[in-house]
Amino acid sequence: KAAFKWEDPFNLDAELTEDERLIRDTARDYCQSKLLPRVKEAFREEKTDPAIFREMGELGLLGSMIDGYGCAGASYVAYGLVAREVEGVDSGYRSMMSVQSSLVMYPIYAYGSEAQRQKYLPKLATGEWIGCFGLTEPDHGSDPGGMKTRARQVPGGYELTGAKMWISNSPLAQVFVVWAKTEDGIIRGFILEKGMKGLSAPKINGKLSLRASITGEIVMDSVFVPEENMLPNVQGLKGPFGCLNSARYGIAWGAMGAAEACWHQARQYVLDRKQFNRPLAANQIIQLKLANMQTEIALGLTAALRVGRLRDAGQETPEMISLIKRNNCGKALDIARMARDMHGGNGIHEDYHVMRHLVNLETVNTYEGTHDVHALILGRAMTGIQAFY
Ligand code: TGC
Ligand code: FAD
Repeated sequence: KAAFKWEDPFNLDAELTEDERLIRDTARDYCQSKLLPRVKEAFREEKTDPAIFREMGELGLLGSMIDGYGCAGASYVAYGLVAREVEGVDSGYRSMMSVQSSLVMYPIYAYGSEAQRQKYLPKLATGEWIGCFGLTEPDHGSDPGGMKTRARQVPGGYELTGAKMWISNSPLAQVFVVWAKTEDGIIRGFILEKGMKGLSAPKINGKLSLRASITGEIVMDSVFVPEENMLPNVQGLKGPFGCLNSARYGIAWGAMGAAEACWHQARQYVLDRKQFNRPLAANQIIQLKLANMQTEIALGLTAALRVGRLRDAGQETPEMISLIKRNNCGKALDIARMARDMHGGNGIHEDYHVMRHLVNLETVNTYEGTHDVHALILGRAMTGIQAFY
């Protein structure tokens, strides 16, 4: 008779290949031994350690789903498993990894020329170079199609002018994948490099969420970008959205990693903590909360695995990804809040981690398409009616 494993109710482990388990275990060892010990200080002091990119690169965790160019060529399921482990420590660390992998390496691989792939991917894979992705602008977040950044054709290339806002990794980046409209109003992708004249990436200070992951602006004041730095193989919004499909998929796994960390932490806490002469875990209300957490996480991971298998087979759709990104982020946020509550006063202290996960997940629920924007994507697919405007 099969045994019920409380921490893996549907025996998801049995659905993974040997390679996927190996990659997950490598990521887990690294996250628990190298990331967890530094996360409290990083979050408190708002410090992003660039060495983390090189450490991840050494383990093959950057652009792991890309084949060749120094990348691991692993499955999308393996990529999701890594995101889950990394976000189990901190959503900010997962953000650093997923921007590099899905939003910088993926577009260069999928839309770039062979010369661009050869030039950028190996150094991004090792973490020697750090990348960022500029789509959002101060006045255009959920509606990136309204972007104001312009690429004006000049002899030998383009001149980019505009500003991008809320850009993960930008103050540390050597490589900037930026989306801009050409004079005919078509969205194109460009690879900018640190040091180009007129390019700057000031840090955004004062974030109360995702403090271990640096966020900045990208300011472009007539930046000359040579012709060979334009991504030749895509145009229109489907360029950036193609990258977002990969990143949103990873976030669906990652958010469940943060939720699991909160659930495990809460379970242990209510077993250890006594009130009224018995463990908190002996109360029905507490067990109900644990059961709700377990249920949502088991369902969320099962859905992420299903979409991952479909993506590996080339059969996923953006709507499936919207469904799991929205569901898993929203549920993770609820679970983190519940875990914080179950810790009582201790729940607000950094030593217990749950409050950090909670405030991080506010960002995760917002970026890469807000919870409500993904509802509208699903609503449009169900009804055929566009409800954005
Ligand atoms: P819409 O008319 O829906 O589409 C325009 C064109 O794009 C195509 N398309 C997609 N292609 C591939 N994958 C997808 N998911 C796609 N979604 C749309 C579509 O087929 C169409 O192509 P064509 O050839 O017919 O022109 O465009 P819309 O302007 O009405 O879009 C509405 C909406 C809400 C769906 C969209 O704008 C949206 O998703 N907004 C959310 C914005 C967003 O997610 N921003 C993310 C910024 S990056 C980020 O947050 C990184 S944080 C990372 C981290 O730190 O981890
Ligand atoms: P808005 O679009 O102004 O939305 C505000 C509210 O209005 C939300 O609740 C939204 O759901 C709602 N809303 C909007 N439109 C509608 C509608 N039609 N109907 C109903 N409700 C609506 N972007 C990048 O390009 N690259 C990055 O690396 C990146 N990293 C980020 C890191 C952090 C820490 C954060 C906070 C953001 C990051 N973003 C990045 C930006 C992120 O993608 C946007 O914040 C997000 O897409 C939402 O856009 P907005 O902030 O402009 O909110």
